[in-house]
Amino acid sequence: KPRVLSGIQPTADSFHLGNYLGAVRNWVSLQETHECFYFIPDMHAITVAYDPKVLKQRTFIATAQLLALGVNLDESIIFPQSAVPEHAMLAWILNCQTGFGEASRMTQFKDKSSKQERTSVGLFTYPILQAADILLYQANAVPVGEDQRQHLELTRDLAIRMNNTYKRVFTVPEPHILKETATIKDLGDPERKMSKSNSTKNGLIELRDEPARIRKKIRSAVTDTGSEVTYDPENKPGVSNLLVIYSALADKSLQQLEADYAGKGYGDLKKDLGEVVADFCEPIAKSTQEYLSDQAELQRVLDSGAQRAREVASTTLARVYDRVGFFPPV
Ligand code: AQP
Repeated sequence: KPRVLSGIQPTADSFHLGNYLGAVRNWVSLQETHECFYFIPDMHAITVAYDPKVLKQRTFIATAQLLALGVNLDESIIFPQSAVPEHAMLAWILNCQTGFGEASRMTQFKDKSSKQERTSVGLFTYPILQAADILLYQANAVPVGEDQRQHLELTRDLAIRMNNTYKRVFTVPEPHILKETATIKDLGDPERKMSKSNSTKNGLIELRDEPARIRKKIRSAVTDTGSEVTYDPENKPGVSNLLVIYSALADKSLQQLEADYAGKGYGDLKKDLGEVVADFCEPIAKSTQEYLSDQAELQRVLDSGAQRAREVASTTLARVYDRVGFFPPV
């Protein structure tokens, strides 16, 4: 089976709708056809200011949420990045293969560093650690949202460069980005992506939000001038974003939704979508809570995931160490 790798950061107490529709939904569907490695990048999470007291807890929450959303441990593994030291070891080698100018072109760094009081070197080299995450597992496909496309390009460039210099050591991975849900927009400002760290007041829907709060946020979503419910991302970014969310969660095409809402207004769309999203989130939140109530079991899930991950990661790293001219770890 081809292999998939992806990660989601433990930087909040819940995933948001963008994380789910852009990435995790695909993690679940790819399980049928791929061998899947899913991990919680806690090492990436410390590239910005964070609270060490909640980091582990958030890793448990992320694990519980992945299980609640349908990551199936018969097909997939879940592990914390920090439990597999090969990530940092390969990242060092890739750091030495990356041009400073090349790394400086990453737009996410420019975005995020402009919002930090203090910018760490770790935030700058973040995409290189991400390349190590992917290449260690010889992943064929990486399901992510559109915001990760540039980082995936860097990963591919590094894999090709390493393969040319050291003979074939890495599989060159392909991004797996679904067009329609590639970027879910902030409900209060459809010009920007829905984001944990940079959202408008009611613009972010977390999967663990209370149903009443979800309905309220959707009711207050910014819509556009005009009154017809049509999918037109350029001229109607607000309504189009709502339609994309609706279409993905209710499994109805955009055309079908346009037909359903012909002659109705934005208010009707928001009211119905509020129900759809709340109905989707409520059982997931409940199931997440159940998984969280047994932390020992979550720890076992992460331990066994990390063990399997290390088998693969250490095999790749041993080959790379040898080709690079390093001594093997004792
Ligand atoms: N708005 C989005 N639409 C579609 N996909 C998205 N992703 C994030 N936001 C959207 C995808 O979610 C996955 C996990 O992302 P991450 O762990 O890197 O989280 P993140 O980038 O920290 O999430 P945010 O909310 O974007 O946080 P900020 O902006 O605070 O850093 C990735 O596959 C990502 O593409």
